[in-house]
Amino acid sequence: MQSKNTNLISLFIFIMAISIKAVATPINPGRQSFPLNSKWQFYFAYNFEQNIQKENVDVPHTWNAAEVLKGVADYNRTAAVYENTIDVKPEWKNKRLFLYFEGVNSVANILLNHKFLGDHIGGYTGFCLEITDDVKPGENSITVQVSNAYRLDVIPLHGDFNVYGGIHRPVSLIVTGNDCISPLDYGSSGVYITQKKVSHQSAEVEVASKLSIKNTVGLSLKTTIYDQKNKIISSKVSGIENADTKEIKQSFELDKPHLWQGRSDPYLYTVEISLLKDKKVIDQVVQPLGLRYFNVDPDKGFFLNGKYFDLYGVGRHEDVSGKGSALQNSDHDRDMELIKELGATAVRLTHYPQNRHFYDLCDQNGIVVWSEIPFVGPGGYSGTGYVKNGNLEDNARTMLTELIRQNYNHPAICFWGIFNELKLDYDDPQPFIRELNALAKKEDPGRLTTLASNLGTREFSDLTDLMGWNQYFGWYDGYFDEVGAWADKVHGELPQKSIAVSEYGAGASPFKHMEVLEKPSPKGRFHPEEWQTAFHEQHWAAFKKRPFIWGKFIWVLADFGSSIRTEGDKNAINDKGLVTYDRGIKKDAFYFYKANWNPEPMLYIAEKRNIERSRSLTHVKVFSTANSAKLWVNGVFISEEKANDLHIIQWDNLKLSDGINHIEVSGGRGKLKLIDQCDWNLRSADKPKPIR
Ligand code: GCB
Repeated sequence: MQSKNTNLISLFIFIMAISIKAVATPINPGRQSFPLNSKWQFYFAYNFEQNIQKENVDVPHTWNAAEVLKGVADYNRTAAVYENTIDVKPEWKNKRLFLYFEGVNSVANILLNHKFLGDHIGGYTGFCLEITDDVKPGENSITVQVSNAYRLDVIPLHGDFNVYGGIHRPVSLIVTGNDCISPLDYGSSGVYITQKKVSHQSAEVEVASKLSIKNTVGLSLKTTIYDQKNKIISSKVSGIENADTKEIKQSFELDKPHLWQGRSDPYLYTVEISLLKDKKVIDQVVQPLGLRYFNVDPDKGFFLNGKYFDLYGVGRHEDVSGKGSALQNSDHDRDMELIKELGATAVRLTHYPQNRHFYDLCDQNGIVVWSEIPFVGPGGYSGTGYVKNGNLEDNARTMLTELIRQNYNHPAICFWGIFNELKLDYDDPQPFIRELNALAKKEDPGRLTTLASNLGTREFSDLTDLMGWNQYFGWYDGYFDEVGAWADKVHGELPQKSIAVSEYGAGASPFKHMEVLEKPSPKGRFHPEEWQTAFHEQHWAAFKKRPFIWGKFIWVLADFGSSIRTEGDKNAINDKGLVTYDRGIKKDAFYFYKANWNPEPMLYIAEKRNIERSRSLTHVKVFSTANSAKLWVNGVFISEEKANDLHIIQWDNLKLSDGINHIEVSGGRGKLKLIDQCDWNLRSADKPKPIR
């Protein structure tokens, strides 16, 4: 019979066993990865009581998710503690153990069994710590002290977005043999696949693998490239003779490669790098390979694999209402579905390195990526300009290195962004930008560098390969129709520079409407949906005519949390999204782009949410991929009209009747009949209702 104590001990062992989520994800033979995402104990660091109530949380987690929805400007930027345990199994005696954190925002101290193990500064890049020599058999405690407090030496220093505190990305325990492909190189995979020379005829690829080895007897490194059907395309084995070998480079030549061609054909090979001992696999890393070449021409724009490739899409923040930045893969998948539904070809991952899973999605779906470090200036706000600070510069250098090394093998990435909206009125940031640019080129000569400026034509124009401007004509400044002239002026003044519009957008609430277009105040509460739509129609019309603009990035895919904002429907939200913060509503502008960018059949009546009408004379506007459509108002056929080159079909000077007006539009695309309808209520003819 078991004693009560034995029972308790068994229960304890059982709890400990499940606390490390005994199910390993076998990445490959020789290496195991255990997710460490559940059963964390969480408390704020200011809590010094002995018997504090700790909260059970799963990661990804942030302590700001609920609070920021209340619209507080000074959300909790403080320190907190996360605790967990790992059970070190007897069979791991001769293994090596690593903790991998995909992102802890912003500064983390990691303690093992209450002893300092290491730290990491910066919330948007992963990091890996070896714990082999510090663990004991059985239960070990892990403590992660996290702070998202504002620090003058940690980027971002500014930004129109929230810096959510917490272990906001997944954590895992990696177990390898004594000799392994190094997980310790700036949190990267340890493998760097360089596309040396790619054409439709052939591809020269170099695979550099970093090793962490102790005993070389019988060791070799085998790298195999598979096609999508799992057929071996090429394979090489290199012997490892010297224990000091830190890196092995292997070169491959592929004949007539199948190229990665964006949305239409995001073809991926797989590269499998295996460390062998006496021909048996003892460690393995698998990476994607999308073969492509690209260039940007100042007059003609972006070229992918030798062909013009129009780059347009959205900026994306990793932030969802009620979750902050603590997102699940399903949240990332949903954003990717939205991007695909729009028909975008590119995304700017603003303003920081994003979740691993999202880069994978971009590779798999053929979305070209601009990825950047959170070196963000005050932009239109009154924050300080750049203040030279050695620690801050170290932080930016490290983050850039981590961004590049961790994401080196993603074919989707073509551009590294060095900064967003720095100013020139404090210390001059330019020498440091030059240095960062050189660092990016040294780390990765195969990609192009860029930046996003909100200053004039010439400022910052000689710092990076390419350049982008954040432009808000018709929102913060001027009117929409100025954007074309602005682009022509910049192109004329900087004929050698390839220029992009790194952001353009206007705020909008799907619950606020106007019947007659009139520019709203950006800082006001009234952000009507119709203004945003008009903003985008006119911007896209201007961009379409100007292929020299190598990238066009809408600000922004979805509304996002920004504690500094007191405008629109709610405080603390930037409402320039094409969809709402919870991804629940697609605004009209979303459908405008969908009609222009996604060739699938669609027909959508714009302004349908503008139900309560006060003007009897109105228009019906439809976004559609159909060439023409027919309109009925209250069952009476009006006419069939043709789509213009912006995929807009419009009927003007229509007379609504008092009360409910049923609007129905139908159009054809081949055999498919597309229909949309809505009801508008004319309350009192020709007496404008107060719209604010
Ligand atoms: C910008 C910034 C971005 C802001 C945006 C805005 O230029 O780069 O972070 O959110 O403007 O909405 O004002």
